[in-house]
Amino acid sequence: MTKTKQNLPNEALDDHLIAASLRLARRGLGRVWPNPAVGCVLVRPDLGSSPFGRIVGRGWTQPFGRPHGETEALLRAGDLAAGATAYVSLEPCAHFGETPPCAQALIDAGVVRVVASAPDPDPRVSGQGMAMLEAAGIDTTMGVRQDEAEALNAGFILATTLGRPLVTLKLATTLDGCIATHRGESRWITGVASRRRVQGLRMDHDAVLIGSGTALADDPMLDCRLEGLEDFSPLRIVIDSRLRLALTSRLVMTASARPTWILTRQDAEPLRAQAFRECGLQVIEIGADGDHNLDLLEALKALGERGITRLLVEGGSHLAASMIRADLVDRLVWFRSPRLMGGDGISATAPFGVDRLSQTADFTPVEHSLCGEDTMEVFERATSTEGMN
Ligand code: AOF
Ligand code: ZN
Repeated sequence: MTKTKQNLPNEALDDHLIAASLRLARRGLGRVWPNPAVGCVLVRPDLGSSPFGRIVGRGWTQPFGRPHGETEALLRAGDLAAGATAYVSLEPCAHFGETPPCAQALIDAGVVRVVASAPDPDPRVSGQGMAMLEAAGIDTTMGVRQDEAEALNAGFILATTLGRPLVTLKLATTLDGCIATHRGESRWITGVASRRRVQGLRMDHDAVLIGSGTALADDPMLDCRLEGLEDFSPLRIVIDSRLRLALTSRLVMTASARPTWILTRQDAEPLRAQAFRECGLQVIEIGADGDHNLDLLEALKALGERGITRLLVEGGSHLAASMIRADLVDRLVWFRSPRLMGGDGISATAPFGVDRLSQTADFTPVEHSLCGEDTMEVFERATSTEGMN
């Protein structure tokens, strides 16, 4: 297709500019929940000397989800938005929130073409954003780099459709899958580069979840300590059915400054629950399963209801095993240091009752890279969940 400097569809340019909107969207990950992270690029094909014209506004969803990406880009473009093409990583919204719908804002600004990457599954939008634009005579294109946009907002999509967040399980082990010596020594199995990567992972998740055993053993802060990014630390959540967490732990002592939640059983000791509340923690009561453990799916749904879209599970071996056993792990990020501990070490996951090969939890490798001397491998749940149910 040849390009003229008008608002005509051009597949290569659409692809290039949607890629730019996706890069902007990524900036919001971990900071915009319960909203999706959306990027928007406004382009005037009739201005400037580049093949696509001039970018007159860029924007992305702001912390806590508002303003939306389109509002930000329109603000920057001002009057130059009239006659522009808007490239958005998600269908513009169609509902009234704190501000009027983004679809209406694009119409009012005089945008003449909208290219969107993926539809918005929120029932208040779900096709109505595109319909609103079309009814106003705006030329629309949907589906450019849709897989990428859906992967980027997998957390929002899962939270909207299944009511639970995307679950990423992070493990840091020896080459043979151990997280500690049999005496419990675990600092540090992986190197500095991997540990910095983990801080980056925390940054683009809404919340970090650990089990009470890990909280008691490590007394962690679960924050992001990368220089200049401290404010991007996620919400901290401990799953603690018997409320064993120490009131003197660092998580509890810092709870009034950094949001911290505890997931516990409905029959948890009320006075102890009250003590945690007084320290600033939110105590969320969850039903138990047949084995008197917290029902993990119910726990995840409770987080989904409260707006969490991306959850990073960081330990320990019992929580990891229970999550895998319940088939609730969507992504695995596995850091492996080049050392062996042998059968004396503690395995990354507690037993999950596998007798036959057909019962293993299977994942598909999607990425691997070196991280200092360690390797980082990323896996996604294999589509077939046969075996673990
Ligand atoms: C957009 N651009 O940048 C985002 C959108 O609570 P509200 O009013 O902010 O609306 C939240 C919904 O808006 C959310 O569920 C999703 O459908 C959409 N998010 N839409 O056009 C954005 N973040
Ligand atoms: Zn909007």
